[in-house]
Amino acid sequence: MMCRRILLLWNLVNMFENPSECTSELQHGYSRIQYGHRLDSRTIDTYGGVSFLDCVKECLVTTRCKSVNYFKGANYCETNYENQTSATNKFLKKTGWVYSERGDWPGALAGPCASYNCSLNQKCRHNKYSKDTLFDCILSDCGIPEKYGVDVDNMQHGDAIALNRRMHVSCAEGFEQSGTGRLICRSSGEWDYRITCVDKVQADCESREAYLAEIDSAEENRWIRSKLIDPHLFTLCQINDNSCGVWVGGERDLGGFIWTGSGRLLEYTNWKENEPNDYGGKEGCMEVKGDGEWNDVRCSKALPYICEKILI
Ligand code: MAN
Ligand code: CA
Repeated sequence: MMCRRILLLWNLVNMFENPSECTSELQHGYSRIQYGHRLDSRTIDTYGGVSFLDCVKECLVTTRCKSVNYFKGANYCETNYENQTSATNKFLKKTGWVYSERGDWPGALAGPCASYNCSLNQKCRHNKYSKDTLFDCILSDCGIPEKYGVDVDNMQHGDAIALNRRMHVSCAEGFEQSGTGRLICRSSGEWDYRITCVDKVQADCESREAYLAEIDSAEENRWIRSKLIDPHLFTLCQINDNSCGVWVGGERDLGGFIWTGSGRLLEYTNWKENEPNDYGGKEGCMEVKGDGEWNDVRCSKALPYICEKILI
């Protein structure tokens, strides 16, 4: 009893001393919780039997985490690698759920982990076994799968990218799928892909014992333009504006471009001004425009294509 009275008194003194501190930082996060909402299928990991505050803390110690969903009825927590702004179309009304963003909470809630700079696929954890460091960065997840032709937009309920979890994917438009379409996140932090996505355009060239055209000189580029693009582009595309081009065999690889058929680095290039710009971070393939200049573009675009064959 004595103790409580002293505490109350201290609080009162504190309030009078500095009125602006009456609304603590914690209140801020609580006041911005969105009730009856969740961010769908962008899950890093899930946790049962935890409090809402523990859920927020888990997000704060996980580098990739941007927001959480919490289901009070089951004390169930989901950490997300996107938020309402970065995945607007995944933000849905869901009774019983609450949604909260990482940025609404003070980093100090993460305790000593607040001062740890773990890398993107890591989280900060209390280290039980070492006397030197009480806290450590440990692997958290396998990241967002980035394999050529794999579309990660159709995650299902129960899917997550954390270690030992799995997710469902499909092949992007223009790719033919084989395999179950499941990815398993190994404890090593690497995805185990149970899916193969074959580029239909490449496959068609291969079925003709050919490969997507590789352009090695200005002369070859001119020839392709005058013999193959100029006479046919309008008929093939139905339009003759900047949106139309023709596939050739250039493909992004470790930041640069290679010719896929032979695996060679490009020597001659004829990029348009300011290209390749990897627009939206999603342009892994190469087209030749009607004027003969090159642009990097999304591989899922439906375009006519040029196969090349060595005739002996
Ligand atoms: C479109 C796409 C891009 C290209 C820009 C250039 O967005 O074709 O690949 O870089 O236009 O403005
Ligand atoms: Ca481009």
